[in-house]
Amino acid sequence: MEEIVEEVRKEIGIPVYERSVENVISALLSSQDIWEIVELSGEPLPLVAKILEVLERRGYVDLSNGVSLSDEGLKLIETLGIYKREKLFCEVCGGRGLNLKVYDELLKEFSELVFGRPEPRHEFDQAFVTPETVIARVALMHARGDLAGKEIFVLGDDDLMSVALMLSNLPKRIAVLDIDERLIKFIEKIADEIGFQNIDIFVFDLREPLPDYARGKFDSFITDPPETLEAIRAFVGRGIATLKGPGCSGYFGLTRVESSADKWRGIEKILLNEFNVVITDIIKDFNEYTNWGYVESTKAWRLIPVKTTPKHNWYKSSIFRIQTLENSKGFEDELKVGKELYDDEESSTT
Ligand code: N4P
Repeated sequence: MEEIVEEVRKEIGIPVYERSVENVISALLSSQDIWEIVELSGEPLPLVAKILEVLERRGYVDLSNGVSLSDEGLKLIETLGIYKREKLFCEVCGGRGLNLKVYDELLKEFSELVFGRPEPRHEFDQAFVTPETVIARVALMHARGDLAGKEIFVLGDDDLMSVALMLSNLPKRIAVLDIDERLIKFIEKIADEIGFQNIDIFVFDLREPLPDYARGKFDSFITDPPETLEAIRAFVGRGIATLKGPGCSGYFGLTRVESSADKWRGIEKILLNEFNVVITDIIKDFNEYTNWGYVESTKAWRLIPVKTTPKHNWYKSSIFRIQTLENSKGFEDELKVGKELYDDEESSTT
């Protein structure tokens, strides 16, 4: 085991531990499908690919027909005492811990309204979540007291959260921005159609500081950033800058596919030490993403050892809820980054 970890460590710049290798092996004992193995392992995709490569090189893994263990591999897991990863999430709430039955009507309306929405665009790392996820987010925000009568800011909206928020009729006011004009036009059209007045919709690049009229005016924000530290500042940090003061909240998604436990700690440090906010909730696999059309031109595709397109929604993220305190402060500087906003060592789907 130590030798395997050493070999992986030499060939990749992502933190790797014995447990990382164990996680990948446990996952492949549960599934032969490469995308599900990434999902179940909870390790960054480039690391999963590297671990599988090293295991194959050493004769433990067979990649000729999906992903499976060789006889050598089966002996190895016996010596090491590695067991398969169980899939035990609740089938009623999908592991979200919310009763969504009361939102059946909203879900139906939303799904119909967003028919014909713009396709995900690679250059902006777009990949929208399922309609069920959108409605679950509305339910979560409402359950935490963050929607009814509140002013909500949506930073980046390929998920069309603003549409569900309008339909819910709960917020007092909504503001929504996106870098992509197609989305802004689409949201404007729907706002017109349903006659929702209290919404500001505008094109904006979050590398720029927010204008005055957006700062310090909102009760809650929601965003779903790319997962570089710079993007956390650009999306979550600017989200916090839109809030009125203590007791406000923010929501965003964070994966393990593109962020190791070590990066999570880096992000949590930014939240606690730079922004001075508290993390009140983390719900695993809350956000489920619809497979995007550009998978075959991503780093993930180049790296995975078995080239099959995903057959199920394998890409999930945890939802974070943060809350502001007396001395919380967001991010207000200009960010001088280009494509590095989207990419780091651990990312792979951009
Ligand atoms: C998703 C961005 N749905 C944008 C909003 N990426 C997920 C990051 C989660 N924090 C999707 C990656 C697909 N290329």
